[in-house]
Amino acid sequence: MGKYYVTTPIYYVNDEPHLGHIYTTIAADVLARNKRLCGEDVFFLTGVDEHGQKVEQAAQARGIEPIELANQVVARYESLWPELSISNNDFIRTSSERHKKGVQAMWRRLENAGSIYKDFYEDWYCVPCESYWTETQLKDAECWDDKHCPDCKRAVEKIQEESYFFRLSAFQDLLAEHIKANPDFIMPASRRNEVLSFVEGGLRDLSVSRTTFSWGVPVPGDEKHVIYVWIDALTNYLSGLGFPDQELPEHWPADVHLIGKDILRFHAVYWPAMLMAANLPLPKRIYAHGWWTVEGEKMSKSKGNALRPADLLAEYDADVLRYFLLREVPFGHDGDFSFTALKQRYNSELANDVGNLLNRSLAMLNKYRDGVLGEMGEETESDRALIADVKAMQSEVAEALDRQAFHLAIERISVVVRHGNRYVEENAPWALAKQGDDARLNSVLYHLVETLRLVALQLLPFMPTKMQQMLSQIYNQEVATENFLYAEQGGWGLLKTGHQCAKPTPIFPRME
Ligand code: ME8
Repeated sequence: MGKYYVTTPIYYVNDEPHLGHIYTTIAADVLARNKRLCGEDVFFLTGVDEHGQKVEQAAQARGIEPIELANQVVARYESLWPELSISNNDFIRTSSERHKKGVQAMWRRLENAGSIYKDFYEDWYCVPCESYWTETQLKDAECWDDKHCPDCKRAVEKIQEESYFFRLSAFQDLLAEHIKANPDFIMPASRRNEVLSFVEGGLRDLSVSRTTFSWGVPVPGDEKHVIYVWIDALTNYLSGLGFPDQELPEHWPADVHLIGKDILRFHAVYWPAMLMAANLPLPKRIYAHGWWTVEGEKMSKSKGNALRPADLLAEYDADVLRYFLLREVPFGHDGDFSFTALKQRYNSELANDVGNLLNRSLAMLNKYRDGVLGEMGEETESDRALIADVKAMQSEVAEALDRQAFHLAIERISVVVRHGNRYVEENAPWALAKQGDDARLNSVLYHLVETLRLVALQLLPFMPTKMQQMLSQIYNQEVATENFLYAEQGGWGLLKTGHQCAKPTPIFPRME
């Protein structure tokens, strides 16, 4: 059985979950569910990033301990993920003992490999971004005069302290070679080029410890130093699998780390260099998706326009949100979230196309045949074309998902749904019923139901609850779709003559 490991970033606990967090996690969930249906042994990890100065300061501002703040936000995520049908296998917290153990083991590996040394550090630091800037970088970005962060535009602080360093510079050539030799290592291609030119532009050694605050994992053997939060955070991808108790966990290397473009450098430069230094295999792919704006504006705390999942879920069905987020914008591109677009897509693609095909097909089957699939006549050209389209959909959706092209996968499924609706018009079951052409009528109804069943199986990773309902109508019983496998349920022609379907219950009523 193939193994598949997919991760999301671990989210900072100084902010409440918002649209961006659910986006990455939903995308990872769709991949995990798809691979489970393919029969793979899937591990899907998400979690939270609890350490660092930013979290320490956020807790101080509220007059509580960092761990209390973390617990509050963790509780939010833990209740949110089931509401969105997120099927993660584990939830990693960086404050957990298993994770700290992983980080310290990683540190020792880097140290034993000669990749860590002690020196003095003088630089500019952006607390909100947890990122360091050199004088030259600030000057290049025209941020030197009033000393602000080129990314978030907030003030940077000058830092001088004793610090451990990671020999990042030693991995410049190896990293550039790896990126060139593996075109799918960093996706999409535009991001890959961005990282490559950054690496080829020269890598500086990285300061990887702090003495100015204490909320983090101590450096083994030198406890006044706290391990830099990104070394800490990135190691979650291994500690979540049981490293270091398992030196090379069975699901490692990751098939794909899904991240937002904001944290690409950490994942595509620091993380692979750390793994090279620690002599561990590199992840197969890092996919950086784009950035959402909301009704044309950047989401921000100060504007108060961050979309909160709880508000969205009060108004919209979780599956509809899942579908919309992955359908609306090609993964990797920036996109805008608008309620008008959501309603339009819902009404045209889900209510009019999928919902209509389901309702009319099951309604006709019930009207003309009491819901029972009857003895078929000869296969026609129109039937063959529909079957061929369904089969092509199955392989093309799998290929699209292997490249994280969620919108293409959904578009390909929509092609079959529209084909199904055309097939109804072409074959006019109502006319066949009038003429008393029983065999042909049975054939047409059968092809429709079988198409719907296989469409629902392809949409199952995107809309697990809605598709479970759709399949339950087709199978005429509550089906346990979490145990479904494409190898068992995915073939054309598995419904037998005499099979009874339920009466249709609309699953996508029109939105006004
Ligand atoms: O960066 N559009 O955590 P974080 C799309 N703890 N995605 C968005 C988004 C937006 N407007 N805003 C946020 C961290 N995201 C670190 C990660 S990983 C070892 C450590 C998503 O809470 C996107 O996935 O700031 C982004 O990468 C992530 O939230 C950042 O979450």
